[in-house]
Amino acid sequence: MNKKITIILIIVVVILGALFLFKNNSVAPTVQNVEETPSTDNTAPVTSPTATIIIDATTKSTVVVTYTDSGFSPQNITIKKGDTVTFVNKSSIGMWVASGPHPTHTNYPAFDEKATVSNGGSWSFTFDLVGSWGYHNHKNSAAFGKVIIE
Ligand SMILES: [Cu+2]
Repeated sequence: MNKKITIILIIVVVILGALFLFKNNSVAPTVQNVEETPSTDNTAPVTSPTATIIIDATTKSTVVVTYTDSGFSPQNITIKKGDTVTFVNKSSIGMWVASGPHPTHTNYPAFDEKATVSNGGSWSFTFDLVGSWGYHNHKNSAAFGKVIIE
């Protein structure tokens, strides 16, 4: 009888020990906070978000954004690097799509139509920089939207 209880106790201890070890092994590594000292060099050039170069075999797609007198629709879109957005003007005014900030468009200089198209016109741009790119109609900067490139 005592032998039986001893064996059961040993089994329970072994199981508890195994569970304890398993639990400890599965704990995720702790993330260490690295303190960064801010750069005191004010002459350093402002860098735009770095582009991640990924060779992507998936098919590139084109998304259509319509510009009406109510603004851009859909206002915010998320696409993949290499995808194209076609902006179609269905408004009563001119459309000149450009990245922020107005009027210099320096956030993503290539993302700038540099011309105006009237109703019925369109402009297509292929995004090759990963990031979140706010844009506006340069002819009516109150109309804006955002293209997020993953
Ligand atoms: Cu502008």
